[in-house]
Amino acid sequence: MSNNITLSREDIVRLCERVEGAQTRAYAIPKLTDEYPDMTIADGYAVQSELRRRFIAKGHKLVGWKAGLTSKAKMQQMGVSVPSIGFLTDRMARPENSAISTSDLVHPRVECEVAFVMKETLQGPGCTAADVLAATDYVLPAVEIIDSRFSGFKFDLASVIADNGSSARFVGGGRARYVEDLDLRTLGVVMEKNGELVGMAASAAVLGHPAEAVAMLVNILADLGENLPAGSFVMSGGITEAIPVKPGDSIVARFQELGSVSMRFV
Ligand code: 0L1
Ligand code: MG
Repeated sequence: MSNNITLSREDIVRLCERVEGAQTRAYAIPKLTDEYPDMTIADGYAVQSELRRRFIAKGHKLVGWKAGLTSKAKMQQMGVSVPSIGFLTDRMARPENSAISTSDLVHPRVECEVAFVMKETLQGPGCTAADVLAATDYVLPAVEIIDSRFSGFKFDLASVIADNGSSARFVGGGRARYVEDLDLRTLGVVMEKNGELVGMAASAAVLGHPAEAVAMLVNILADLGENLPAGSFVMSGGITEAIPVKPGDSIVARFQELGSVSMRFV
């Protein structure tokens, strides 16, 4: 990683408790850099790793990872310049077509993403998109429900990484396909909210090819001393802009070649 951990162990634990409280009780907090303006990206990952350790100790199961902030549109929308990663647990998964509660979320937004399911373990550094495609079992369409816990969705990269990349919920569905049967750069994606078109893009919006985002994720995991195990579910990053949702909204994400994923919010 390009920078070092500067926070003490006590500060990492304190910030982790702050983020954990905001996530589990669904309230907004100021971005962490208001108190620690010199916080680095490595500090953000140190807080995120502590959060992962605590969730796993409480019985949550790690099911995979997500790449975030992987499109230029998304980086501009959020005012950051490099992508990030976050972990996914079984508690975040929601079934396709289900009613998703918003009472336990702060300010949810939805994104269309291509999800990868891995058949082989990947280890960085030096992981490439070709390595990712060779290690992929299949891909499927997915919607990520992100929920920044920071007031007004205002944050910087170190804070958002500490908040596990705004991970909250995810829904996989549609039609699973083998990567060799698709051109993953050119998949068209349309997002509808309450029957109206609210987003439209092609999968190349994600670092030119979604597998590039997964390779980046594997290389960041290597910096954290981790690999991407076989069987992992990996969200490769928002293709469309993140769209806010509230109770009563219904969402349909339509993916060329991969079918659609639907859910409603209550
Ligand atoms: O999945 C994402 O791209 C979200 C990354 C964090 C930024 C946000 O909350 O919008
Ligand atoms: Mg996302």
